[in-house]
Amino acid sequence: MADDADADGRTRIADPDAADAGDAPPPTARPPRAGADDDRDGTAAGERADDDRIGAAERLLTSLAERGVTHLFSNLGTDHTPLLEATAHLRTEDPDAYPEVVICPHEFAAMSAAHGYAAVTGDPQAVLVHVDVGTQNLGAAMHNAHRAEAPVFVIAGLAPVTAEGFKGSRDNPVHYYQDVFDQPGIVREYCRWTGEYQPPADPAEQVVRGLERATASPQGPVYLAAGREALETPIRPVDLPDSMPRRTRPSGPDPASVDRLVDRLDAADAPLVVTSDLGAPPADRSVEALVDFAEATGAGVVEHGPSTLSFPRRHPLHVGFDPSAAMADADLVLFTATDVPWLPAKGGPPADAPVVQIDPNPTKPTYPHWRFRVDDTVQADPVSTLEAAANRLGGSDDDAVEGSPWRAHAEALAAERRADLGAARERDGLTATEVSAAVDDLVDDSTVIVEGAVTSRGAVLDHLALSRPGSYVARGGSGLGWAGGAGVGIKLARPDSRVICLLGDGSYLFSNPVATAWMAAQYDAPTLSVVYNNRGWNAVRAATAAQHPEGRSVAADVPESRFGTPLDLSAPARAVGAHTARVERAEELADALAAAADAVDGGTPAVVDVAIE
Ligand SMILES: Cc1ncc(C[n+]2csc(CCOP(=O)(O)OP(=O)(O)O)c2C)c(N)n1
Ligand SMILES: [Mg+2]
Repeated sequence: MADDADADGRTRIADPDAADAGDAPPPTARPPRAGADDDRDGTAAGERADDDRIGAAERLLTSLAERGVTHLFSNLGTDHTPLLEATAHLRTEDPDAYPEVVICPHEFAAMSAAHGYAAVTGDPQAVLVHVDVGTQNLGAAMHNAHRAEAPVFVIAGLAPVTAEGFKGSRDNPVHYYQDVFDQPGIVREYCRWTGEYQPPADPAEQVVRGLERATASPQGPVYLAAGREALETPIRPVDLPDSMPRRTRPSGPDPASVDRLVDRLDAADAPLVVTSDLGAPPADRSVEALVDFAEATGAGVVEHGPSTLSFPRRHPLHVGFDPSAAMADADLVLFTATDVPWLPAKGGPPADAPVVQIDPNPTKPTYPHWRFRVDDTVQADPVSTLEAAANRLGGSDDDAVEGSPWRAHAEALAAERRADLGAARERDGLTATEVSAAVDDLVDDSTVIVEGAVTSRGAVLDHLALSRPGSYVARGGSGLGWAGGAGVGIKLARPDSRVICLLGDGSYLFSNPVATAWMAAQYDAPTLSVVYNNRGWNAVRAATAAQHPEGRSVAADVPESRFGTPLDLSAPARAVGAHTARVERAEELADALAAAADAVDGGTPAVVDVAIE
């Protein structure tokens, strides 16, 4: 920070233009404009006039908007006063010159909303949080954005650094409590870049730098901290070309790599692709590339732990979601756009099947442990590589599809799904299978499924016949509760889409349902949440059973994983007038979902709490 020590030893923010910073009035958020009656007009020869200066807070906001950030998902505190004052000025002068402030009553929901927005658009939005405490509350949402490679620009205030004498100096005991040694360090491991705004620099430079890093491969969150006095400082804007920030993309494959890949494909009878998030934006192009590739080569496709839809789920070459099961029959395994291509404990590729990885960051620098067999690496953009290989092989080919051994696999999976659903309908209680099949009836050409169903996930993947690029997103990490806030962000990004969030009951509680419901109501972003309510943490019970099948905990039904006291899950949503329903019997399900979908289409958020076994 541009500090200046006074004769009396006090540290002040230097005012670059004042002859004596100690005597200068405290800087204001908006210094006088040209022509204003300003006692600093008597500029010494050689100095620049004051009237080209602008408050750092205003410059931060306008530079975000100029670089495409339309939403500032905000949870506020005393650190944000310069930003609020600047916002008020901009609101009256030029409402399009700053991002819309979307108030989020919890930071986890704010970060999840920005992540959701990026997951369907590819474009970063901003999140504004309160000093260290708000940063801590980002918590698991930061992990999710990091692992999902979602670009998000996080801004946090800092405790004031002066005790008195400046606009923004400390005036509350919390300004002492909030002062920590390394605030960005709280989230640094989850970020592609962290910084602190230091006047008299132009904050637009850090906006550009942060956006450039957030959107470079691997994409992810960035974090800028800015203190109150710093944001009150008048600064001189620098000229930044429109070409900044750059939106870089990993380059395509070199010709030799394509040659090798094509040779391997020519030699294979049963090539198999494993992917998790190839269908990230621009989703149309990504999914088309994989479809063309599969149809040119007859390759089967497994989506493993997907966070996007990468391949139409009823395509005759879609062979499900379990790589270990499919790989047993593969003679070439090609994995791309995935961090976890298979679980070794469940079975890896056959020893005689070569394994090829296509990835711009194949050694996975953000993973401490990462060991999978790879025989050939193509370090390149996955989509361009698939396109190049498919082109070399002559593109989509009916014979390749007809002759593919994976068709039989896909048909066997379809038969299993039908049997599964038939058996579920025979049972008295509702199951995740029936709920997912019923949700499938609500899917239209615009629907986005936001998935956080945990142990019901398999049923969601199997029984929703999704095919449209961009129609499915999941958190990509392991921080539960993402789907609630993400749904609001996605609805803001896709106002004409029906956004359906599928959550376990535990996940719904993790999602900060009061905050999320309020955001949906306040910002006209209604979503339909369907809660797969098995009255507890089934994943925890299942993990205990897997590890200690004969153990005492399982014998007692892992009581710690059960929500004993009945919980009216929809109560928080009713607080904002949402449409809510509780479903306990199969006969009620379709009507309840249809009524909720009508409510959402009419602008009212809805929650359907479904009791499942
Ligand atoms: C923030 C966070 N806390 C805890 C966990 C650990 N965890 C993983 S699954 C799970 C249970 C989720 O319950 P629910 O959403 O009801 O789904 P179910 O397991 O019942 O299908 C928990 C607590 C987590 N992944 N994330
Ligand atoms: Mg549960």
